[in-house]
Amino acid sequence: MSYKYPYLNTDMPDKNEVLQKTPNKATKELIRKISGDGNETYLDRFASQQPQCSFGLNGTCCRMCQWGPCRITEKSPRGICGRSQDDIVISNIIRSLVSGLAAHGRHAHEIIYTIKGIAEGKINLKLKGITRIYEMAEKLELDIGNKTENQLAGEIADILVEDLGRMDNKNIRLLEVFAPEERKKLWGELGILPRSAAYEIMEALHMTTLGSCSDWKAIAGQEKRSALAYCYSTLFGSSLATEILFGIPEPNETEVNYGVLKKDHVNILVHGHSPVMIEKVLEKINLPEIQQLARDYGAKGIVIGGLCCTGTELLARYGIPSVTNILGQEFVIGTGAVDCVVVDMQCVIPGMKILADCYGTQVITTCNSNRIPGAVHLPFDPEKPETLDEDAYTIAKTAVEAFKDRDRSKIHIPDVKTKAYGGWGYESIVDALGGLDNMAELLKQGRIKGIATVVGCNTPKVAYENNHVTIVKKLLESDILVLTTGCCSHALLNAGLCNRDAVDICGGGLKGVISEYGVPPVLAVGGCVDNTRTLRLFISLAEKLKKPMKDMPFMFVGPEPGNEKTVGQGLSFLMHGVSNLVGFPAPIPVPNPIPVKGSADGEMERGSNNIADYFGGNGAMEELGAKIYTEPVPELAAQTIKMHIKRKRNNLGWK
Ligand code: BF8
Repeated sequence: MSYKYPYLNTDMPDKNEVLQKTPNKATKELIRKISGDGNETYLDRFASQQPQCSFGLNGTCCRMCQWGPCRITEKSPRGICGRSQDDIVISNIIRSLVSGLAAHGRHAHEIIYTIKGIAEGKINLKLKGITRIYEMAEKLELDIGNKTENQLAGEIADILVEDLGRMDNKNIRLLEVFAPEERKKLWGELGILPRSAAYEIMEALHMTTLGSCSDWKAIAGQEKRSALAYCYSTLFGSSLATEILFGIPEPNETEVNYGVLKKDHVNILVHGHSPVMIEKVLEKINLPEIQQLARDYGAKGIVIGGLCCTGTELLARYGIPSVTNILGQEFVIGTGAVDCVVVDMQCVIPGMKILADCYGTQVITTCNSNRIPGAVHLPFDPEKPETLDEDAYTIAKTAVEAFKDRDRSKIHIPDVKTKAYGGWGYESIVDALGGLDNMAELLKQGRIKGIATVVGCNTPKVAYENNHVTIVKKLLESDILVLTTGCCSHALLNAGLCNRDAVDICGGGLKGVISEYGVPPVLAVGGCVDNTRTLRLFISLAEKLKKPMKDMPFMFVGPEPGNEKTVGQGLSFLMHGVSNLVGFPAPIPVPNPIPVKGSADGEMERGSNNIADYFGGNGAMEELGAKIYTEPVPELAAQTIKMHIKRKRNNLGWK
């Protein structure tokens, strides 16, 4: 039985429904195994949280001072201070957005300071993204002269640091050099050009604290400004800096899914978002002495598997097999085959460590922001890198040593492996599809009807991975090319959709494109910050076709929203005129329908509120040329996306 929430106009799934609908056979096996072992996962904790608080779900609980919490009801339509529902709802959303901005900002900080450390000769790593260094140097109009690549990278890093923390009234440099002219003009007219990540976080929190701004439209303005800071300072900043650091990804073939783990090998998972320490750890794991150590303990070798965005980063650059995403991190521990998980930052849930203790798995944390009680802690700090090599060696050795001590009585590795063709980036997509002119022509002719970027987290509020996979299959049938990042990409990789063999489920137009150009129908372009690559592609195609972004047959799709970081992902695209479809209602009172007052349970009528009307109605559409659709039923969501793309094509006069 699922959990009924009539006022949200949707239900949430229980464990049985997840077991029935989740698409990966390996997931079903592991959910049953973990329950059979007497251990709990997020599914059990989600059940024990039911019913979830309606005020929290609707965003109508205000906890922004210590007079509250205040809840908006018919009897009390304002908080104690006089705050309105609209003010509270938009303030809650902007606070989520800037938490996500802070997370990506911290990620960007680590990567950018690593570049600075290398440029200054303090960090023993070599910059691999030479092409990106010269491209950025040119775009940022640096004096290249006889400077070395490291010197140029250091100068670029200084600009990226300014974009993270500038306090004076100047624009984010990456926005100036990468955003479309038409949008820069619009954002300027709307007065929402951002200064930096840090300034916009400060201003968002300032505006929403007790006795500050009570004009929801002004807070919505700051929301848009913060979304632009999120996009250009922290998404572009992190993604481009990572390419400078570790190189631009190249497409590669590999195998993914839970079945990549091996019973007779040391199994090490790498988890998080910022793969600097792990780069060094991989170097140490490949040392003959560490490989020999594994054999000395009776292992036949060492398997590395990727989780979350560190997983997708390593898949993209080295073809290291990815295993699963944020809500699969407990399932993979439940295989009983994982010797060690090395984590850096973000999306590492405490439940993973609780289960790791049940199965004797060692956890090693490598970032001071992500401490976990009971884990071995060997942090990387780019400003104090002296012990990096030594710590990486200790991590590699500790991970291998875990093999000899671990309880091996509860191992079950589902025999499910999937072929995948990942590692796509902006340049490789354009090259593989014959260049921008050719891509534009494929779109115009309708061989590719549109492009959807289907991305983001998982949520317990929809059946795990079902929305991701069902929506994408329907889009492929309708000749819509799909790009993917983050946790969604794990679902699609494991479902075999990032693989040329998936050609059979595509419509005739897309089938022809795949056969002719040899690309898979779903292109995995990396971690969440690598939505930068997709946005660059959308911008370039619109420019090539001399059309504003808002007119293009593009869509952002976030079927299973979860982390606060996800708020800014959708808004980044919305700001560029690309409409969103999200798979579960945001914490905004659902405008349509609402329960009829005094009627029997289940009777509904149409409702309305300013925030929902702004994002999902005409407000954002009139201002930005895009809006947010919400649809938790995946078949209906796919229908909405197809209709949106069809409408865009009709307006362009394209068949
Ligand atoms: O940045 S998709 S749960 S892993 S936040 Fe986290 Fe969401 Fe996964 Fe990567 Ni993105």
